[in-house]
Amino acid sequence: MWMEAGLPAERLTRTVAAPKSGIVHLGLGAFYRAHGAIYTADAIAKSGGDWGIIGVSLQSPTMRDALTPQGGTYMAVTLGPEDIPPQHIQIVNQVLVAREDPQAVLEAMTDPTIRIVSLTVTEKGYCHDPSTGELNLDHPDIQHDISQPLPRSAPGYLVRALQARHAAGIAPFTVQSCDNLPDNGRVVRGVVLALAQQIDPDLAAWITQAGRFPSSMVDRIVPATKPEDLTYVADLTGYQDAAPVLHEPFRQWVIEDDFVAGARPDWEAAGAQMVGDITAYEHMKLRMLNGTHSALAYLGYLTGHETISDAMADARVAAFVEQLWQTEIAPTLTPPDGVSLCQYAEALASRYANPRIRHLTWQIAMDGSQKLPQRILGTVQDALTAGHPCPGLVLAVAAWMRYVGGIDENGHVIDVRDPLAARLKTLSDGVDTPVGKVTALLSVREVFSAEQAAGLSAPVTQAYQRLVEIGARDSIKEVLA
Ligand code: CS2
Repeated sequence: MWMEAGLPAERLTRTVAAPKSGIVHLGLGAFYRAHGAIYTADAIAKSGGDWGIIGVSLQSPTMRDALTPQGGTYMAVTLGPEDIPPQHIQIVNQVLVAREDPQAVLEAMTDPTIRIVSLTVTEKGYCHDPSTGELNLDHPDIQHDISQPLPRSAPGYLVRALQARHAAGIAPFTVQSCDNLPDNGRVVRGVVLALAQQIDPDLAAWITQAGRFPSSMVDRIVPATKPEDLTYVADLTGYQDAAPVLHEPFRQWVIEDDFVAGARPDWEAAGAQMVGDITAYEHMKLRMLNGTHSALAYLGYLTGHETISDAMADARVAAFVEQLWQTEIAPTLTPPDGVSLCQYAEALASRYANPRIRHLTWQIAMDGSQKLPQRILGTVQDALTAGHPCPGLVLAVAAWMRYVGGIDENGHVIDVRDPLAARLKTLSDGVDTPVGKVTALLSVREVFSAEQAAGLSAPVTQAYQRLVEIGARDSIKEVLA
């Protein structure tokens, strides 16, 4: 994945001493390195504090192998209309690979100097049922983690490390989810408590009383780093960096201010918003941004658009997204105080159109079974309950069903990445008619509640039928007409 050969210039190295660690972060992907890590670096630069980061990759050694020779540092490059100098981010002190050395990860998380464990492990990393938000006790990794002291799952690491802290008389760390889940603090608290209950009810009682799980709304568009980006960054900076991040100028972080002993970096100094209740922000972002991102991913992919900015350059698709914001999504929301949903949508349209950000529709299409409930299905349910039709979002659900069927409109195989991919394909292949396929896919209870399935059956079947008959491009036109 990382292209090292042929690059000019010297390897990037650390130029300032590593700050003392205060955070362990699970899931050290491009998003966190371009968002939470930069907020934290900026907060320390302004207000100080021992908040260096120990990054953990749960599975793959790729990030550790790329960052370790660079002392954990990397370049962050802003891609926008203006040229902003790249930033050398030096906040990550060490990268651990959980699968290789679970004990080292537990030891790091048990160290009393670590006061926050944050997570970007993606939706599926919580091992929960996306439609209910509850821990899936049948998940193989959870089954493993209930009986084994060295865990495999993110909830397993949190519970076993909290167990070790409890046994040693050390206060719990704050658990801070930074994933795109509604009320992500409540979700992570729920899975941690459910797992702890299986392992030791006294531990669960201690976590209930002493643990803190602030929710947060995170936002920055950060496509996965591509091989060609490495050459671009080497030319731009004069340094060979095996793991740069390339991101849009915009960033937002709204955090519920509820930390164990109030211990956290001064993120406000870096522009984060500390609030009492983030629900309105979270709903707005998940439905307006991530909902249309997913709609654009499936419909854009089927209409042959490789990236979000390509799709937005197609006037028909842009008008479709505008209609989703104005007539289908915004009416289901109560905006946060002082925020105009109209202006929020305008800003999103220009962020999506940013031609320097090459965010693949295929990348966003990943893990749809884990994303659809909070991004699209809740909106559809609210709209239908209020008696408002939402043909655009219904078409997006049908497009997801076409996508997970695994064959595009030109008969080519789609590389579908989803934890339920095999099951979804078998369900789709098991019947020939649109009504049969839609009925089969609506029966997946991890995604659709029984109530949602009943409400969606007729409209999604109709939309699916049109996708088969006239294709995605003309189906979009029909919804616009
Ligand atoms: C995207 C998000 O990949 C996806 O599913 O919708 O990563 C999106 O770019 C971020 O949430 C923006 O804050």
